[in-house]
Amino acid sequence: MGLRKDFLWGGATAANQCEGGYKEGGRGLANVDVAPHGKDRFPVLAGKMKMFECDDEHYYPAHEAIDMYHNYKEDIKLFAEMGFKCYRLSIAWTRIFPTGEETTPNEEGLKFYEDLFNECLKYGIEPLVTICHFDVPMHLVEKYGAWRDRKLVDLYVKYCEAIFNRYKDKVKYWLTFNEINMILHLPFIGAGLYIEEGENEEQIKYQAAHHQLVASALVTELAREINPDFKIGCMLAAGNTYANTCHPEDVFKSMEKDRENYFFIDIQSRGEYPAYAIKELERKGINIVMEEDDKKILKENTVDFISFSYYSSRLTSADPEVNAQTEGNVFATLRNPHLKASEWGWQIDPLGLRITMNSLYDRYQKPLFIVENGLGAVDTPDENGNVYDDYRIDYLREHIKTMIDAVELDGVDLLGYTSWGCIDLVSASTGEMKKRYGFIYVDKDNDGSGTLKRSKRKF
Ligand code: BGP
Repeated sequence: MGLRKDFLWGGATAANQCEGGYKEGGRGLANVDVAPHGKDRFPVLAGKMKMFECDDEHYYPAHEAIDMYHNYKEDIKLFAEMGFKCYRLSIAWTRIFPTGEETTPNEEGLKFYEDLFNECLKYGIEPLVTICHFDVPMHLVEKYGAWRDRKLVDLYVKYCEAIFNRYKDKVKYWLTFNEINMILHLPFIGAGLYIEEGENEEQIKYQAAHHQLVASALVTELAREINPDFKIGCMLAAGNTYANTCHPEDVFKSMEKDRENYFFIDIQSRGEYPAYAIKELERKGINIVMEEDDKKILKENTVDFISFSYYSSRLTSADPEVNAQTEGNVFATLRNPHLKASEWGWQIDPLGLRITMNSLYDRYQKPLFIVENGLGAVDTPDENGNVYDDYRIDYLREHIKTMIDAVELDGVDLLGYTSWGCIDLVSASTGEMKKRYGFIYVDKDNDGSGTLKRSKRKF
């Protein structure tokens, strides 16, 4: 009983939100670099506002982020002091292939991550690598329209081949795409998609999703050839959708909402387009162009484990007028009167984690991995610079309790838990620094000011 002996406790980050050094080491420009802070961020992330290069009027938080590029040794040392067994990070595609189209990888980029992995391994920390955490080379966005073009499949496979070969003795756990369902909600950040006026957005998103799903399956196959010990996971932005009332129509709607997200994992884990999706795509007139072998590729290369982020449950109604309140949220949700919400309106539901874990385990019967969970909150250091974040500690404690219940009382097989933003970093949705998640505080503000000094929060 209890958690696995080799349970992977740790923290998670993503390159674009912590590394900085956006022009260093031969790195190329990526979609994440042109996402500004401020009111234009959301339309850019949603693929509704075209920003293909940086201008002088905006501040772009990914450029420096928390400068982990130069500080990773100090940061990993702090992780080790906390007893981390695992560190989830992502590789920036444009450090390895600056435009995405080079024939050989950029040695400086490869070397950077090699050193970083060595640093982890020195402390017995297992790296868990997200291959693509919201980044696409800008060159590929401009030339091909990013993932809408099948060409991206080959380029992604080439990128994976380079990193699998180079790190085959250092990294065992890989995630092919972070929050693969994000493509439906924020297509520019999820897949580099900018939607031109008059284009059929749904058609483009599902075609691009198909390309990512095929790419994910192809590299799963490749990974097993390169090192049969590799473990490959998919990654879902999870959180079950509750029905607003017990009216069967509300219940049906909540099932449909969950299926929008399960769609991706159904394919990555079960290997085929689910029946409900085939029907729904047909009804919407969406025609996914497939190559002859695609179905076979998807079927034969399913993932080893299911990873997911969990911040909150969601709530929906069958009544469009009731649901209208939810417009503008990344994951549309009604206010649940039984839950409190964070300062950013994310509803806090620890039992929802156990519910989500059970749903995923019942559905896929594969080991799970919680690779993101945490509370984004404003912290105010006291006069000595110390942060006492009992609210965050409570959040984590309550979620970890229900996580253990899911394992001990429900029998869910769980590989590990990495809390999101273990060191303060740039918020993906808002571009802010003040939406903090960390165990380690970083002195940096929304406008980019600050010393970048790291300090420990309350333990
Ligand atoms: C997930 C992303 C992360 C992370 C997290 C918290 O969607 O995978 O990159 O940022 O959410 O969200 P935010 O940074 O918007 O608070």
